Amino acid sequence: MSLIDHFFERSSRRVAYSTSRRSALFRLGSWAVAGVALPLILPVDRSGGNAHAAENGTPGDPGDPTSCDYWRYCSVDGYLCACCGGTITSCPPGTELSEVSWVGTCHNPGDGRDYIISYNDCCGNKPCEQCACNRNDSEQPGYRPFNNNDINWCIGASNPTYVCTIGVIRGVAS
Ligand code: ABN
Repeated sequence: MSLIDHFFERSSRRVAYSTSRRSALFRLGSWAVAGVALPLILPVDRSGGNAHAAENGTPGDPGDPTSCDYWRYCSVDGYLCACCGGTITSCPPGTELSEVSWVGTCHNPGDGRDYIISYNDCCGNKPCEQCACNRNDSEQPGYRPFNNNDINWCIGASNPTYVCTIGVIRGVAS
């Protein structure tokens, strides 16, 4: 058989093989298997965008500042100023910020880091009595008062009546 004959025979066989019904079925089957298997192997987002549906806030600062579950309140014992006409970082109008604060270390689930939070009481005419919150993460006994949340820090204010508590991020805990 000449070289040319040999070449044409091999080319014809290759074409016949790759266009046969069996080969077409094999290829179709491969694609079907790959189509089913690929989503199982690849890291596919199946959340449908609902991963944070139960949370508000931002992805880096998740949660509701009017809820005791909010991460920055991990060492609050009192009423939340965010429910009392103030915000998480500001006293309600007509109240006075305590001069002294206590600190806690809270874990932010939004970025996985621990933060130093300072808490201040707001002082005025009457307790707010909204959003009572008692969490004691990283709280220390009363002989370490600046890590203890059971003290009325309004004692030094012009009006010693406790109204509510705010929490301010001071830095990342190392
Ligand atoms: N620092 C919060 C607080 C205020 C009054 C009484 C107990 C605790």
